[in-house]
Amino acid sequence: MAGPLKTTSEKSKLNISNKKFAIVVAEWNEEITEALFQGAHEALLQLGAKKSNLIRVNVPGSYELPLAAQRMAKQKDIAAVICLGCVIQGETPHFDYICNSVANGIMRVNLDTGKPVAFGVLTTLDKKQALERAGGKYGNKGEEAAVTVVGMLEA
Ligand code: RBF
Repeated sequence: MAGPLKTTSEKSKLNISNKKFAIVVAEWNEEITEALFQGAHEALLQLGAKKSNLIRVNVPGSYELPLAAQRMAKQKDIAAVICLGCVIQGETPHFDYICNSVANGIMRVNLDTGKPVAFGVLTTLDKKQALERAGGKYGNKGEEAAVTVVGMLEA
């Protein structure tokens, strides 16, 4: 299946034991975003991060992820940020506005701060598709987001 080239089971060349990571988690669709958080947290530990260096920040919804990510990425001691959210399509165009804003906002934080900021945001048609990507048959996109930022620290 397509995904980041490295997995948590592959040894990373980089020692990340002294690197600090921020994990920003949206509370909307909490059941899904908690599973994404568990995936990201576990992956960082497996890649060699110290638990005390993993800083969790909660925000109300995915729309708030870019601002919280920016605040964290601006802190000198933070090496990378992982944004986790889940936007499920409703009956109004809100879905498109939220998804576009979040994707653009997170990219902006990447480029403005020069630090890796992962887009671990599910944008799905329904809850079933979200569950499949939060520890279900398509893996855990939180875990992939964590592997991705570590990959970018090495790139
Ligand atoms: N936030 C999410 O993270 N996922 C969603 O599926 C989601 N759906 C929303 C649908 C509507 C109609 C509105 C108004 C907000 C929704 N939000 C969702 C919350 C959004 O990310 C943000 O927290 C609020 O718009 C306040 O800025």
